[in-house]
Amino acid sequence: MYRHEYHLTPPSGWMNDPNGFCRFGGRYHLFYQHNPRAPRWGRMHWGHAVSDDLIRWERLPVAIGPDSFWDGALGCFSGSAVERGGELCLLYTGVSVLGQYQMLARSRDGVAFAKERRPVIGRRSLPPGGTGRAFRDPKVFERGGAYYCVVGGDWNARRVRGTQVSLYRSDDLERWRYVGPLLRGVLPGGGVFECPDYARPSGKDVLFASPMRLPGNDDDEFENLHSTVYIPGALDAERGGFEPDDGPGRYRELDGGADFYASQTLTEPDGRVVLVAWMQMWKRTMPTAAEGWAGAMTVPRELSYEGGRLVQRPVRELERYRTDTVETGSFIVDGTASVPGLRGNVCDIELTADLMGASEFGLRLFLAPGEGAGRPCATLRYDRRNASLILDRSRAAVRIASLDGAEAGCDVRTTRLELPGGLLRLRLLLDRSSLEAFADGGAVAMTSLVYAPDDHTGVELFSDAPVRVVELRRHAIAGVRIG
Ligand code: DQQ
Repeated sequence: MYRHEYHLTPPSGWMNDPNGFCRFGGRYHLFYQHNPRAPRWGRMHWGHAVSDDLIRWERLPVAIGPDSFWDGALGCFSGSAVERGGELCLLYTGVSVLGQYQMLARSRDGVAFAKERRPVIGRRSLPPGGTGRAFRDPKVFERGGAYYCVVGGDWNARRVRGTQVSLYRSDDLERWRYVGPLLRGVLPGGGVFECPDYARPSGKDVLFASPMRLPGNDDDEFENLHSTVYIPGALDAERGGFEPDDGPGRYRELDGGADFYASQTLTEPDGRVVLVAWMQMWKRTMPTAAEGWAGAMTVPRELSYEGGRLVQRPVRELERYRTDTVETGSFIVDGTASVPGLRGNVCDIELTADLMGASEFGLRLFLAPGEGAGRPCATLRYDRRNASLILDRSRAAVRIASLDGAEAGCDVRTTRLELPGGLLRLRLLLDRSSLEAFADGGAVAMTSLVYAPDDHTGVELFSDAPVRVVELRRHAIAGVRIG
């Protein structure tokens, strides 16, 4: 009932982090952390899917799994992929009883993989301060004819028990040389920068990481147990350093919703940078486990860097699956408004509103049939006084709880959004049990899961004073049928 139509999910069992996001043999490949045996985390395999257009995925057999000493404890953790000499090469973390290592696997056909017998980054190549107990998630990229990879891990100095992102360099993917640290910090409880990444959207150096237990701040950032952040700056690949534009210790949240983690990018030959993330959060109840599966990917997003901000837009390929478009002319919302044809739970909604004198405007989503404002499973609301966009799923039919008191709450998420001209631009992707919201052309993104029954397809607009909706289009999304 909750299975998404156009977001990648595992056939059965468990999915977390995206891995090995790449192009090979003319197709996109997306691997993911996978437990094929049960809809909960377990010894990790790499699930595998391929696509011609980043939207419609075909499932392939599990690519790699625990079958050697080096991955015999907890399996094959996260990593990345690159093509070399006609082979699809996977760089991943093996977790043995002795610790964590970077491993290599290769495939000629992109389906069957053979593992190298020994780690390619092992004990002798640990970064300064690294113990190898936490040393994981290699993300490979090419620059100036060489391969580089960033790896997250622990960092122990004289008075510090922290975490770091290290840069390595190789000419052949087999012999790697430590270059230097790109990022160092201290996280509560010995947390680690997981799933680091580096990309150049619009030619700007950007470092990504998923810091565990990053404390929240007064800007309503980092409210989830673990966060995904980006750091614009300048990379020195020769000497191994990263100069952050915002100064040290400053992180920007990539997505302000409740369910987003461990993002990974792919850079296309024309320079397009595409990002995908796990649409979930650790330590939460997962209602889909009762259906035998758990975990999904976001819709892949194109990244650009505009006016000093990272901008995310759903990949344009999604537009090919739009159908049954309902479009309105300009109209006024004063109080509550239902718009004929504006409904759906598998759809793409584009809306531009001039807030005029209003201080509050929003949408009620996943409404029960005939219940109107009585029971929206989710609301997305702009609070002008506090310059905030608020995504609230507290009235969803099935509530999600945070386990072990890991978070204060996981229903309401708030993101700062300044609208100097009072013009609110929104794009919403609804897919049965998920909502991805993009505001201000993609400068703000919020992703949360919302568990509503299939017939909760109603949508309403609301405001506390007259608001002019300038443009409104609702497209159904159909024909994806993830195989
Ligand atoms: N998940 C993987 C690790 C990674 C973590 C294990 C992040 O490689 O650090 O499933 O979600």
